[in-house]
Amino acid sequence: MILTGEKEFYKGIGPVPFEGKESDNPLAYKHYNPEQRVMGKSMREHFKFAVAYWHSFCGQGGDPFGPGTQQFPWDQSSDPLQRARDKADAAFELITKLGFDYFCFHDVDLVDEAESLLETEKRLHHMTEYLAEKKKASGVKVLWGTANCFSNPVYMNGAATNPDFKVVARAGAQIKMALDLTMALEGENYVFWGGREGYMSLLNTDMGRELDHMAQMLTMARDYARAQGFKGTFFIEPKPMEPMKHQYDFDAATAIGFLRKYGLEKDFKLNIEVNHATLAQHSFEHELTVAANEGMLGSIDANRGDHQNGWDTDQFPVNLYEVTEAMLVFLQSGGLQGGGINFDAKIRRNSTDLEDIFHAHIGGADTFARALLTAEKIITSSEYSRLREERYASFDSGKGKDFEKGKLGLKDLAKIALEEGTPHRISGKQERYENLINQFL
Ligand code: XUL
Ligand code: CO
Repeated sequence: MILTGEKEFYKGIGPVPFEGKESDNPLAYKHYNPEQRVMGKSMREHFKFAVAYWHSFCGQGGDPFGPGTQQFPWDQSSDPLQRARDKADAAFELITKLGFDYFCFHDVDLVDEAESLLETEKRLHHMTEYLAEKKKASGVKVLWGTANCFSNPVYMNGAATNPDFKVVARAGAQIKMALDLTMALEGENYVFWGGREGYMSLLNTDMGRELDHMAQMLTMARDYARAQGFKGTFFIEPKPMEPMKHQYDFDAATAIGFLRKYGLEKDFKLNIEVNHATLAQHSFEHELTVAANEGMLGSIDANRGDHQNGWDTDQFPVNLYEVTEAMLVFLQSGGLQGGGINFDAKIRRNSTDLEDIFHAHIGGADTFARALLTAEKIITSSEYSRLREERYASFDSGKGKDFEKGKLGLKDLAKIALEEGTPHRISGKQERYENLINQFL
């Protein structure tokens, strides 16, 4: 059901239908068919697609060389609350026209931050009521909420990891506020992305102490939310750098080690973002695999980087090969634990028509859908699974099995090696595996 406010912002665009791959309609899905079942679940259930409030309704396309280029019709009123309500109307219109079920937000995406925290909280209370009504009327849900503890200049030296306790307390107040807001809107999860939690120079930084402080904040946030009855999952969103030179949640492996060290691994999982993976010199599927191996693949921030640029370009996903490799991990690990696919992506600065945001999300959803279908075929009707199993078959019986079970010592290995002589070369067959993706696309 489409939900518009008093004004319709995306005029001339109706609900986006699924028309199949022969369709020439740029405002139709070619591959994302929400009710189509893939390995026991509908696409809608697999993906739980979400629109990111910040990129689609707040970010106006400014970059270090020039101001924003977007002229959002919901951003016109001089009254911050009216502007926020108009923005919410635009958000629900876009989400319902796309046929998505979810959105994600930072506290101050919903309404402009005021001079004081108290005034910001008042504004957020107002918006909570407004959004709760729109949620009820449309059935749209909150995939996750978060606190923006990185834009306000007060956080220039960090939020939870700030060397000044007063700033740490301020971050705590803001996180409490964002948790309250997320719970009031029945958010299914809560995200921590540590944008300023890291350092610019180690010369002035006590890294060990800052990490302890960060863990302390996460522990307090977990305890507070659980005491209020929050049942959802907390996600850490790793990113190696940008804005800081080095961020503490560098990548999935680092974040998992951190969560384990501080005893947070039962309440926290990971939100893996494509462009953060590539910034950390990993592939998207690498980060998904690391998280999935630990049972911590919670959610995905979908986007893509630019192969020639080093930074976080947050473009919408279009790379079928990359996303198919990711969907192989996704399907084989049983999908996401509580989260969904949030398009943490923005249209380009010179994409200034209101319909561009539709093309962007349609392209992203179709990319994931086509990749999911391809991965399904590779898993269910190709030699892929058998080839991988056979590659490790020497551990399924005999001494290999004993090794896996911990029944052998190093002396046993030495004896076996002497008896067996030089092992034969066994090809890794990488090219044969790679061709499967093209074969089934
Ligand atoms: C920044 C980023 C954030 C988080 C939420 O790179 O990905 O938008 O997703 O704070
Ligand atoms: Co993100």
